[in-house]
Amino acid sequence: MANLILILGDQLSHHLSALEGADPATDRIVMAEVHDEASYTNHHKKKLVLVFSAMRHFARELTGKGWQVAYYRYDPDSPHKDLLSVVQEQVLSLSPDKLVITECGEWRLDNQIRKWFDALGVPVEIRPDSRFIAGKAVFARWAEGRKQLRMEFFYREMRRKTGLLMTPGDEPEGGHWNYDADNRRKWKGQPPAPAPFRVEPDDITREVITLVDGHFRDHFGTTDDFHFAVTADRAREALDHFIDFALPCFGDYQDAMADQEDWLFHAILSPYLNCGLLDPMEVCEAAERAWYAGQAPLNAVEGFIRQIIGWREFVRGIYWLKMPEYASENRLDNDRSLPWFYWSGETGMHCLHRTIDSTRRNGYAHHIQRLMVTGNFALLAGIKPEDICDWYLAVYADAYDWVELPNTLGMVMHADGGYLGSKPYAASGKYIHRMSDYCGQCRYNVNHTSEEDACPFNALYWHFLDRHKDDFSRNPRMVMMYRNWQRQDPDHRNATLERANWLLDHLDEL
Ligand code: FAD
Ligand code: DLZ
Ligand code: SF4
Repeated sequence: MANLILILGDQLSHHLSALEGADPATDRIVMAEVHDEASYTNHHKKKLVLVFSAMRHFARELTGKGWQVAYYRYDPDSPHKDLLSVVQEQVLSLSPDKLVITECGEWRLDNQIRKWFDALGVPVEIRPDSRFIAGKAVFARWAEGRKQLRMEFFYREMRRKTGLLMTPGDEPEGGHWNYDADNRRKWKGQPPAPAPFRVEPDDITREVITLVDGHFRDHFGTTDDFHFAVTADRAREALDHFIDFALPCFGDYQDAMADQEDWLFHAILSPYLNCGLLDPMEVCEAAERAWYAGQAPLNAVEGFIRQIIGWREFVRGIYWLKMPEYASENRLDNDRSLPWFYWSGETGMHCLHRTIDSTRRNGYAHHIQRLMVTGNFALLAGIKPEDICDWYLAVYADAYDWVELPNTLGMVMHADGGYLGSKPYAASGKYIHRMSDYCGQCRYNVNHTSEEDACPFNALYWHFLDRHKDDFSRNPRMVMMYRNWQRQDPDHRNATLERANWLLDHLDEL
């Protein structure tokens, strides 16, 4: 009796369900760096380094624990371009009773794997991914029969299920479920933001950097200054670093943006959570301990835990509930192509330039930059969901379809009709000005709307409202915005729309 166990590049956890009950004496693990997984999108170079290096370190740990591991390193001349071809070779050499795998995170690959039985001639056992708090069936049951799916209500269920920040009487600690209203401060340089956690590349990582620079030259971003953790031990140190130095201010400055600070008080843990080096519950429990020990305030700890057991689980639930049709939703009928500056960073709009520049350098931008700068602009400009989703999937070290797609297509583009928010997150330059210091460095004037030097976000914001009045003017949360628009002098409104039309015709020149 022998089983073959396939572990994917985002399943680097020793307690993976595929390993449960396995026997190191007889079973064999297979892991493979293959062309098709490395190339289904234009992955950021730092993501490729992270995934390949973490895979190699994980395989070494498994071997150290006595497992037999068949590991395939990336080779551009390899006949094995995809995972099926690797698994076929292993099935021929081992003649296993079955292939065991933990369900895959993305619909694209999951759909392929579910058809492997015919090609392999051995059964394929697909086990649930126990690293998530709400299984797919649990989410589907929660969603069934509900008119509206709201993250807040799902989140409360997850709080009850996990017991995180709950009193012994099953009430939320502090008396409220959500402290978001306390989390909207602008950051003016004080308190100083901590330096991000850094790991210097070891021999394995340096070898992978050379490989990525050699074979993935055309991919977005740079490998320069790669400092992510590539093992679970180091990722846990990154978690400790966040808890000690950033969590206390995480809540207050969660929505802030700063010209000279790429990371602010964010966790920078999503690349590790998403490839399996960190477990969501261990991360939340560490934050919860910090609150009980008086090391971090409740608005910070609740806000952080909500992102993980609330938003992260919720977007995964929506993804699996709605795929594959979800990926082609375009309820606002957008048809404009993504401007080239999303790839080059070359634009006079300073907020966009800085966000894209840190994305290129780091494979990272924090949530408000993704939502209110690059995302907001794409929404206001009516970019095709497909184009902007491809961009987000490519440019971040934490990007995987199951989490990127609902955030982009749903939360940012409102292309699904509103599962991720009851109204679009459309905002003018005023919002960016209020939450950042970008506008002071910009060639556009945030206080102007229709003039030649006016901030493009302003006219585009009114144009967005005007062109979608049939979609949103009756939305109770947007009535006020429409009232403000209607109240403006008709000549001013015309000048605004004229400016917006000019901007839409010249996006690549902004
Ligand atoms: P923090 O701000 O410190 O938050 C802590 C943790 O909460 C994160 O590590 C993450 O695991 C989780 N989290 C927070 N917000 C979300 C969210 N909206 N959805 C899911 N998890 C969340 N996150 C990804 O992990 N991968 C993606 O591909 C991705 N694409 C995004 C695309 C867009 C357009 C937007 C608006 C958001 C996207 N996010 C994505 C969510 C969020 O921006 C990132 O999780 C976050 O910026 C990661 O940085 P951090 O670890 O410093 O997060
Ligand atoms: C993201 C990624 C990359 C870049 N390369 C590989 C790879 O070569 N081999 C592999 O097993 N997994 C890789 N991954 C992660 C997979 O693409 C991931 O498992 C799917 O996206 C499903 O979530
Ligand atoms: Fe961005 Fe407008 Fe401010 Fe310039 S003025 S930084 S384009 S919000």
